[in-house]
Amino acid sequence: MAKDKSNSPKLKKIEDLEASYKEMDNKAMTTNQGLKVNDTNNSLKSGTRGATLLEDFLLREKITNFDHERIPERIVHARGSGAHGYFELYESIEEYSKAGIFTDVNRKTPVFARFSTVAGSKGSTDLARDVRGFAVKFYTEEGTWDLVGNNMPIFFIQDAMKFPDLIHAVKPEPNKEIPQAASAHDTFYDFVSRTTETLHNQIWVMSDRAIPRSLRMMEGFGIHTFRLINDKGESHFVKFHWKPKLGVHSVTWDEAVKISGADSDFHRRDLWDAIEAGAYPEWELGVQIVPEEDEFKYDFDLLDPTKLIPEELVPVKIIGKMTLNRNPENFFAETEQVAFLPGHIVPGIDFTNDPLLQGRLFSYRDTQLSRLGGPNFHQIPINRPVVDTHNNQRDGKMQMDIPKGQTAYFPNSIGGGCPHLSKMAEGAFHSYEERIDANKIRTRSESFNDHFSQPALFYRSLSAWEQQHVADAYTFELGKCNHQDIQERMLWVVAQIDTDLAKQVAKGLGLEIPSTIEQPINQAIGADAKVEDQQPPKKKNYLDAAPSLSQAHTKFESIATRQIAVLVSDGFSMTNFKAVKAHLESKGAVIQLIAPHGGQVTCDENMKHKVDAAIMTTESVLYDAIYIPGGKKSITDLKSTSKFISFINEAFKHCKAIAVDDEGEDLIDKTYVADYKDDAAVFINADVTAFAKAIANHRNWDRMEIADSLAV
Ligand code: HDE
Repeated sequence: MAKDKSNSPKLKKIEDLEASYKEMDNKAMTTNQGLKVNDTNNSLKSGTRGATLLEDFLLREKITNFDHERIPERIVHARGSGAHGYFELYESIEEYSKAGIFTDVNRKTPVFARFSTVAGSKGSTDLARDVRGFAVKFYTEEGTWDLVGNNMPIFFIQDAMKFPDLIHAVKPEPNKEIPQAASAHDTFYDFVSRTTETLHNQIWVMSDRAIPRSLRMMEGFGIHTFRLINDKGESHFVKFHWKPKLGVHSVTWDEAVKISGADSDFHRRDLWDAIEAGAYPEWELGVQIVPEEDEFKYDFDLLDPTKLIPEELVPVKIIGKMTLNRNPENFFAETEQVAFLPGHIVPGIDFTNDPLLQGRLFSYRDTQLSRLGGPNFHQIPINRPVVDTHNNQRDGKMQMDIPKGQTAYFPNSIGGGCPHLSKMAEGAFHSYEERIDANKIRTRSESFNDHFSQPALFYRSLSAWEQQHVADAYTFELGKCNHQDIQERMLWVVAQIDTDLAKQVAKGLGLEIPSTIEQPINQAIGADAKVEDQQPPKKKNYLDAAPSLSQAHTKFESIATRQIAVLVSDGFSMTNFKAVKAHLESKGAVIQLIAPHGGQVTCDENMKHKVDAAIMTTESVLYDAIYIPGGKKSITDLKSTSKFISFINEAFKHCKAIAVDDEGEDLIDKTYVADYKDDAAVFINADVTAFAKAIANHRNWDRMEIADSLAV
């Protein structure tokens, strides 16, 4: 388990958890009652071959514990990976918020973050095309604050009432429990094509954001508009953003499919390994702040969670940084039992009336009751706050505290009036006093009715390669639907975003885009409503483009933690290898030696080197770039193993950087690369700094068209 190597004082939450750690080293085995055990292999029987005796309490304890090891997995976000860390504030924003975490720059607030896919079960693949959860628990001095967000800035639906429908539609179909961890099926597109508010999140899911290269390379968003409250009681609207220091990068769909087979724990392993290696993942926290008086300034409603505020309209102010520096000790105790609740807030932060957020405030506590078994889940070590808690809530399953005293009510005099109330000046929470004067009404605000402008803005803002990926994704997903009417309805809907996009998808499906659709498609806005009548004129475009939405404008500076496959066999050139390795490692990249066999390889200087993976046990989709040092014998060996050829071809198809030195060129002459030696990310006897720059660029997307024409 990685320890924080920064020598900084231990975080308060880690100290708290240490009280619950159970060491196993040098300990004798006991029962749960502390009885020493001398046989855990055989049950108690009548005779050596006889029936097992009911008396066997050792067997009963071991087996009953085992029988009850599982708890219900999360209904959504079941598959996740978590890590500990801390948050540091760069500068106080006391003008906007009185929260200690936003005003005290001397604090190092402990955090636990959990990243997840949404639709798949606990054991499903990391590389599903899906939204990623991005949940952070801040153990603050004023109580726990949970920012439970996603890696996309908008959500599928506008009202909590639709959530069960959305999730039932995307989950495996209930009659056959197929498909696992995939939106590419009839029920999902049946629902979303009739619920056009989903379109914005849907097109983000068709984009590369849905298949991240690493959990460490994705953004996070609080999605809803929240409030910040300052010490004068004034409110500002706020949207929260997490920006990864490594930039936002993704794999291609072809890779995602193959990674799912080669290593379905790809993201989980990557997060764990990076932390173990001391390459701590970092994200900066940013806020978009909108003054109260600007509430109605925009072409969309701030309370509508299917809309984002383009950064070009309201810049993201970076205020602090989260560093994850410690892996959990135990997956179940920490990552599985952690309970995030959007309702966990602290003074200085408050909710808005976003109808999705309002519903979430109910759901998350409710779900923990069945998932974790009762109302005392806040006492589980990973969930307990770092500040003391005192109230009159009592009893319930698994009460771990022993509350003292004669009273459990308020007001009381027998207990000296304790626990007593706090005043606001002492840090008590006080809900923002928003004036509401309205009829009780079950409807959707008209200001939520524009379902097409922002998906269109998103699509327009993407680079050509990103747009191509969206078209390919829609073609794949709709191609997996069996109902032609659903495919056609989707084509009509996609055409509302962009006609050319819909045409490309229609071509792939072998269908025409229908000019109208018969049924009312948007149940959300009333049984008789036709969504096209409710849309604002087509021209309603906030901006021509919002460059911040495209991954083409992310950071391309670092090669830290990038995995470089070095293809070698006995006799490889040590001189070439040493120079490239030294340079790439000095910039934080990870060198992995791949050879025809496991064990060791010997270089041309007769030194032995540990092989990281035998070629038969690995795949090119697990690496970011390839380097092939020269060495005559080595290259002759590599040429005779066909998997090395397909390994290189595949990396080339996935637009990755490839560098070769000396005889290494003979090897690539047997691959597709032979015809593309002038490619901007192919390096033959070139300066290693150019190779490193190409790795930092993530991919050479200019190669995409060629790559698409190559079979692997
Ligand atoms: Fe969740 N969501 N959600 N969700 N959600 C859960 O809570 C729910 C929504 C998100 O790593 C559940 O503890 C409703 C938006 C994350 O443990 C459940 C609605 C956003 C996680 C639940 C939403 C999210 C969850 C399942 C619509 C982004 C995983 C287990 C009103 C802002 C947290 C659990 C973790 C988990 C309900 C919509 C993010 C059932 C009813 C919007 C990251 O309570």
